[in-house]
Amino acid sequence: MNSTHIFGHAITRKPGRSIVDGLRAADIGTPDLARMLEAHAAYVAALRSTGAEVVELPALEAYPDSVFVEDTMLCLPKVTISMRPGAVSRQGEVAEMMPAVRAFYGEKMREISAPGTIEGGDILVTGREILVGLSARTTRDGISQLTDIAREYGYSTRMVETPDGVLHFKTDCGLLDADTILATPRLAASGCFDGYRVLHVAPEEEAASNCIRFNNLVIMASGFQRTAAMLDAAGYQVVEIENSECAKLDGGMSCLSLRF
Ligand code: CIR
Repeated sequence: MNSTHIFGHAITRKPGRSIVDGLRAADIGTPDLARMLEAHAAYVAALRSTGAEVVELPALEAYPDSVFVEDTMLCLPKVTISMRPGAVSRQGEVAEMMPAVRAFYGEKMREISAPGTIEGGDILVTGREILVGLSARTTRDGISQLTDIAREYGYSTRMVETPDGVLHFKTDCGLLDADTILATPRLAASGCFDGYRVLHVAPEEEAASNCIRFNNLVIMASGFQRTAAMLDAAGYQVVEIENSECAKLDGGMSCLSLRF
């Protein structure tokens, strides 16, 4: 898996009016749809600027959190695995995503079934392995099913812990290249990235860690100047995207796309 950040395609979904009803751990304000749409358009433009084809799906009002498409599928080079979100209100998003993914993967589609649950936000695919965080949304059964399916396609999977009170494993980390991970010190301290090159986000910039590497770009939330400067100095081409509205729903850069 050396092409962990080389992508020809992405799938996104526009946020809808129902975004105001999206799940959140704490109420820090109502997301503003117009601002979110503007940021979403900038995000899609950044993906497209790398030469990738981006399919933008229409808003799904029945599913307030459906803009966070990452949680519905794991797209690997050889196969796509549909997730089974631990948030019951989100489970219907998976069937809505299937046709768009099938258009690329055809029959190379597998699925996680009940009672296991797993969300894409808990999965970090590195150049060596698939790391999956056990969390309030992702169960041992979900991880075990994923491990079995992934093994058939030659991938090894390792279960790790998503810290208590953190929504997803990738809330606290992002892949910068096959062997390099941007992480919060609290997550890296668990030892889950031992053997990797780890860059820490700056103090008080924990929310910067949920970045994505997409082709030549590192796409990160704006407002974290010290972390952005550190990445720039390390040689990464950083693009910053406004994330104030998604942050109200515990969302960040990785959740807004499926990348393959
Ligand atoms: C949720 O709680 O499911 C959404 N409000 C946020 C999902 C963020 N997804 C992600 O980080 N992969």
